[in-house]
Amino acid sequence: MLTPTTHARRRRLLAERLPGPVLLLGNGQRARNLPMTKLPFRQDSTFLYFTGCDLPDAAALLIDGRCELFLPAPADDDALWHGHVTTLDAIRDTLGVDAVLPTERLEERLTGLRARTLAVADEGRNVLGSRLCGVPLRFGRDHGDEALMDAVIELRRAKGPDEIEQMRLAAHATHQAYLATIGGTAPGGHERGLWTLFEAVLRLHGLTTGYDTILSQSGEILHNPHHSDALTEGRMVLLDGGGELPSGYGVDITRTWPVSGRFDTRQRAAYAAVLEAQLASIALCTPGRRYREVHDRSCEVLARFLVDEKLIRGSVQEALERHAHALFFPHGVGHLIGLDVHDLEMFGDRPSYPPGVGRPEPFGTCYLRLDLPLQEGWVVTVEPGFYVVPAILHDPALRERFADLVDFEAAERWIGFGGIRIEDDVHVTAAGPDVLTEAVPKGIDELEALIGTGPTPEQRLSV
Ligand SMILES: [Mn+2]
Repeated sequence: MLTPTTHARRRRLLAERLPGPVLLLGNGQRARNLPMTKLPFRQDSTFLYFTGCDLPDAAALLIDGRCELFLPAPADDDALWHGHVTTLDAIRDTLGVDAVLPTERLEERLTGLRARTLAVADEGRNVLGSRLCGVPLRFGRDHGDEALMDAVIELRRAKGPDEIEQMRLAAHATHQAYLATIGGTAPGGHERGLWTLFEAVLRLHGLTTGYDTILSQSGEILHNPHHSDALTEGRMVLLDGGGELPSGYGVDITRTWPVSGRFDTRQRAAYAAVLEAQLASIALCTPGRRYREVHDRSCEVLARFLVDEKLIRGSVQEALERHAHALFFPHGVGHLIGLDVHDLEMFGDRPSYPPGVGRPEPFGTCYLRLDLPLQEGWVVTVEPGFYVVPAILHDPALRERFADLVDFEAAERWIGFGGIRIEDDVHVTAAGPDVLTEAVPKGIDELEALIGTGPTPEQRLSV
């Protein structure tokens, strides 16, 4: 369980790595269209990590081993409109910080301190932090103090047992949501119904989602935001969704299954190849193993499948050397995960590539989000896929470049196939890969036995 002791320990570890005062900014509450209607609030992950405080417009000053929290004081009429009002002193006791002060005190407290700070997603807060600390702050661009950023990266990247426990809880609720969604799949239903059911089960468990749920029969559109099609015999549903706990920890899971309840011959062959690729890559998630090898292992298995299916004419070796497999697997095999679904990615490639090393150039690998030797305690996703993407297969430049290696006429017969992705979250341990999300079914027989066995969303959600 995460307790005030957990956050105090993290602050101590930060102080040991880094001398001097630190200002941590929380995100602000932003209006949706009127002052009274709000956008969903999500606290900054680093702020959550060191304080456990999920209140909007908070700031924390870490100085000499103390943690002072700054919060907007409750308005006089808060009790009338929002119910019970928690006093600043009560918040101090709950969070186990040394003091909670009204926001108005922040500026005077920081005067002359030269505190280190980091940018957050909320640019309004960056303007404040920039003024108080005298450094440029812009989300995704000007990250703030580099030594602080590196210390945060080092601490947050390696997950402790209490964090793994949180991720297992998120995995458990997401497992229930998957069972309902796969069980509720039947021709005549609708993508929107399945999406609603998935999100509803997560909310019943007290979770939200860590990112926009992808649920589509057009799985070849990698981050497809639509759920607008009726469920159709012969197509496959791709669901990429993960629950997030109030603590901020979440999971990222993908499964693909046939609407009809049976994979057809071609779907079965492609699914088996993606699953084989995923299992082979997961097996490599051990301490010291470079993540690039985890990616390459999936590429090898998929390249062999493409040669077997005569989509690629040359040898597996040649396909890999020229990255021809990336026409059908055009993304990286995964990323770090934790408090953020792409953990720490607000700091760019710094958490996931060696210093001075940029993303590799070739088509496909430029989307590889991580290329470091794995360390004990890290959690990474492993998510190979196979996609038939018209935008790629009809691209004149790619057709010319791969004219001798890829059978584009054969590929044309696959148009309409969609996409398959299988994704799990893997905890790297000395004892071997620990798959936090393995309960969610992914074997062909298991999936086929489950599809259509539950009430459809329309039956389940009707009142
Ligand atoms: Mn992912």
